[in-house]
Amino acid sequence: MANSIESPFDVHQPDVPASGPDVSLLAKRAGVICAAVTFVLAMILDAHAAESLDTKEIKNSLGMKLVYIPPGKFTMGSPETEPGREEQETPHEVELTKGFYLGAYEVTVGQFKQFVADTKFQTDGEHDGKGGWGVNEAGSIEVKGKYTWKSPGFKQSDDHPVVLVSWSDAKAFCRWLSDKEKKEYRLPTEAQWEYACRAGTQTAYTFGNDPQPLQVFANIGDRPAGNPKDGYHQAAPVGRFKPNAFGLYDMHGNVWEWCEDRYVANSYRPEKQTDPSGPTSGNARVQRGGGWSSAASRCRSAARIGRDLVAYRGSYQGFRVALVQAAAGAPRESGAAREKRAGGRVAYMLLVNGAVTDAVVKTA
Ligand SMILES: [Ca+2]
Repeated sequence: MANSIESPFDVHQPDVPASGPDVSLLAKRAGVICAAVTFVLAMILDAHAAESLDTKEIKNSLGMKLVYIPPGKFTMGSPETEPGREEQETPHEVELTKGFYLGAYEVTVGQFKQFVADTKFQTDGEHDGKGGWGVNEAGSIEVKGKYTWKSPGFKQSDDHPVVLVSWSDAKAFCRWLSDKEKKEYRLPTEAQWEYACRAGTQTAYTFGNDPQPLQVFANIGDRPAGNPKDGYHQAAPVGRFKPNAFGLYDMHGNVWEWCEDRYVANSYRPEKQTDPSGPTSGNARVQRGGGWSSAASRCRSAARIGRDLVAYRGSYQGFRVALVQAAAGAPRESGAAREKRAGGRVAYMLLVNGAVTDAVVKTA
């Protein structure tokens, strides 16, 4: 099972289920959290002085909670001493000059249902009939047409993260929400995602370097089968585990999360970057955070993977949204106009989803 889970469309490498004994490290964890909270509070205070943003948390029209992530600097990637790291995680300084809001939780089935009810949207997996990677009755992961966001092969409530959505499906959701609220929703850039996950830490995980507390912070791959250490064999409802210092849930594990950026292996450079947005060409898009079938090392803050933006649909993969702050007085660009300017992905969406997407993407 392990080697077939994610390999066919995976431009990087498949997941390997996690293993290892349970160890309680409550004291160590508490120390790390206290330090992180102190650091983050200081960053937030600084950010407020600079940006005069006075809201740390908002609820949007879907009832989705988003938390404010202040601007700041961090080291993206991982040190060579980090266990489980990959060579592509070349550490480099990154400065994010603008604050943004990020979903406290992964986008849920209930929220995606509202999108579909409003637009009759069909996901790529529904449209081409090929579905994606779901879970069969024996608990193994296989690719079949019957596995879609409505039927991943395991029971899901409205509070579960929506899964089996391609990058283009996630972008369509963002466009719909942007047009609905007259605001700019998008996927976080890879740098924004890692910065938000770290929440002021530079350790392998947001709670430290030891992967054992993952069962408190995350729903990850389980071994042996039938005895999940975190209580979930597959996706868990969002928000069932402890949040990080920014108040973000499930950044490690549960489902891989799409980022805005294209993915090219070994594309990191050691020089400092400001507001990076990734490579300018390539079909794969970045996924971060690991999922319910992932080994702990794949759930590290710096771990990254690339998957095809349309063809890859997995029941261990979803997304969360970012809300970008528009400059005061600036006219808002529609999602469709922005996509056209960025390279004509709207036409591509129309090709993939026909008239259905046409109803979603209103040309400016
Ligand atoms: Ca699990």
